[in-house]
This record gives sequence, C-alpha cells and structure tokens, in this order.
Amino acid sequence: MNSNVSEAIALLPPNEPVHLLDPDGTYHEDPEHPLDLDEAQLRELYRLMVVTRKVDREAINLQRQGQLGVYASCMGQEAAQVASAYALKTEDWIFPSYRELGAALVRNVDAVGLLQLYRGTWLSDHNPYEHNFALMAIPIGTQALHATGFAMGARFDDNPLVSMVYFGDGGTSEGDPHEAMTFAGVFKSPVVFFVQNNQYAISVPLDRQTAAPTLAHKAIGYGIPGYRCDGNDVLATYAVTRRAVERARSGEGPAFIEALTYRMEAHTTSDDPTRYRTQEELDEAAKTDPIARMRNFLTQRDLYDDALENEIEQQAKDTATTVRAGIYDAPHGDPMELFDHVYVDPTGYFEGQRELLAAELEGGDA
Ligand SMILES: Cc1ncc(C[n+]2csc(CCOP(=O)(O)OP(=O)(O)O)c2C)c(N)n1
Repeated sequence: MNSNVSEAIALLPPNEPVHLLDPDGTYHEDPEHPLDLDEAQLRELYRLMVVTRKVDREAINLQRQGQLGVYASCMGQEAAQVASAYALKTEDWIFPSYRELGAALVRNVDAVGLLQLYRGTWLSDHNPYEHNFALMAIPIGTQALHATGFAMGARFDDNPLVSMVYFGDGGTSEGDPHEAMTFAGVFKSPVVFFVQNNQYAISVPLDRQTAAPTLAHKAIGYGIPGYRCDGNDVLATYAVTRRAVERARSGEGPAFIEALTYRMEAHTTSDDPTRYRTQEELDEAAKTDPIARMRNFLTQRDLYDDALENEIEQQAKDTATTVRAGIYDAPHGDPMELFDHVYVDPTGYFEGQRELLAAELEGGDA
C-alpha cells in the first residue's frame, strides 16, 4: 500500500466508539485502553459527576427564580466533561465553551464565580491562572484558536503542557476551529480538540450539521488523528483522552476526540426543546445516563455503599447551598469596571466610551 494511504488510514477513527461500560455497569476489558485508575480515583470520578449535576440543577433553579440571566446546562454530559478534564495533569490548560461546569469543577474553579458571568455581576468569572482554566467562551469556537496558540507558545518555551479545548458538534462547522486545527496539524501543537457531540446545536440536529460520516472523520483533513468514545462512559472517555493527551505531550501532535453524548436539558434556559425533539427520544437517551452507569459499576465492584452515597450527597448539597448563597441577590458591582482590564494603554476611542458611560451614569440615564 502506498505510504500516504496507510498514513491517512491511521488517522481515521475506529468504526465503533470506544466503550468500556454498559449502562448496567458491566465492564469490558480493552487491552488498548487499560484502566489505570485506583479505587479512590474511580470513586472520585463518580463524586465529581454527582456534584456537577447538583450544581447544574441549582443553576437552572436560580435562573428560574430570576437570579441568573441565562444558563447552559451540562446535564447528561457529566462523564464527557469530568473524565476528559480528569485525564489531564494540573499543569495542562483547559479552554472551555459556556457549558463546561463539569470540567470546571474538576479544576476546583469556584462555581459561584463561574455563575457570576451568567448573572452578569462580574466581568469574568475567575482567575484563569489559578486553575489553568480559561474563561468561558460564548462565541462558538473562538477558544479553539486560543488553545492552539497557547499550546504552541508552551512548546516554544519547552514547557511540556498540553491544552485541551472543548466545543460542540455545531462548533465543528465554524471557521475558528477549522483554522485552529489547520494550524495545529501543520505545526504539531500539543492541543487536544475535545468535541462533545451532544446531538444538537440549539435546535439543529447532527444530520443537518455535517455530511461527514462522523465528526471524528473530519480530523483527517487536518492531518490529525480522529478518535471516538462513548461520552456517557466515564471510563472510556478517560482512557481515550488520556492516550491523546500523552501522545500530544510526547510531541506527536494534536488529536481530535468526538465524545458521543446527549444534552438532556434545553440548549439554555431560554430554549424550548419540545419544539424540535420528542419525549420518546429523551426517554431513550435517559437510559444511557452516565451517572447511573458508573454507580452500577462501583456497586458491582463493591466500591459503593450507603456511607459513600450519603457522603457524596451531602457534599453535593453543601456545594449547591454555597452556590445559592453566593449568587442570590449578589450585588451588581460598578459598571465602570467594564473598562478596567481591557487595555494596558487605552485608545482614545475607548477612553471616549468610558467618559460617555460615566456621564450617563451621572445623569441617571443608564
Ligand atoms: C460565533 C457564534 N455564532 C452563533 C452563536 C449563537 N449560538 C450560541 S450556542 C449555538 C449552538 C452551538 O452548538 P454546539 O457547538 O453544538 O454546542 P452546544 O451548545 O450544543 O454545547 C449558537 C449557534 C454564537 N454564540 N457564536
């Protein structure tokens, strides 16, 4: 076989996504994806998913009570997010979209800070350098460029970090990820493109998003290997991501991972999903719930009991209570702060805008 052809074939994703855990918790050995997690880590993955779901629900409730302007739930995507973030080292960087609460909690990003952005009380949500976790990106796919550039800079500095960027199935149609992947492929940037294929981009289903056989097949066009995993399987997602991350770290270049999952909630709290998907579809998706699956696995291995359940439930409740206390009626801050961290040397036009807002606030018109 011509070597170009065999090289190209090596970039193609497997026919079936990597899957290690059945919904009833049965675990399938896969020599290519060995489980290098001890008992404490297995419990930790479960705990992180439970806490994520609890805080996610609290955020939806807060939005319903008028405390958040909007919120984008990650319900159903906990395994994809928690496992992929967990597969990184703490020195690695994460570049999230607006839906990555689960990844943020792996990095101990304060959920109160994160949700301030959705409340509109604070200009950003946290200090990225404290957690190696960039700010949430609302414009689709822009963070792919940031992650790629950041990874490239680290390589120039001989810093062995890897950056991982999250975007959705819809994001794969945008120009920014395309540019980022083109660049990363050519220059072998140590970046992992982690795509949560949650089946919808707002109301647009996957079959209207792309004519590619799978999203992971797109990677070959950039000279990047494409991988696929069952994104509701926390162990498969961890194993696939871990390999891709270590491959990138060792200088072999970027990777593209398509994690197959399902967005159980609305796109955001402003969306009405009953207009584009059926209850039957939702019921079917609920059978693949990532949290129940991991609980079944832990139970089968005698790693789960009432004491653990109570401990995790209590922790999840406590975190949700802290979030509620921190967000409820949180003061809105000084609108003039909007201008504080934009430029080191502000432009004249920018200064003009600052003065305009100050005058409006003074006049009581704003
Ligand atoms: C550049 C840009 N275009 C359009 C939008 C409006 N928008 C917000 S979310 C979204 C769909 C994104 O879907 P996907 O990438 O699959 O991610 P998901 O929301 O499902 O996680 C769109 C089009 C935006 N935020 N930014």
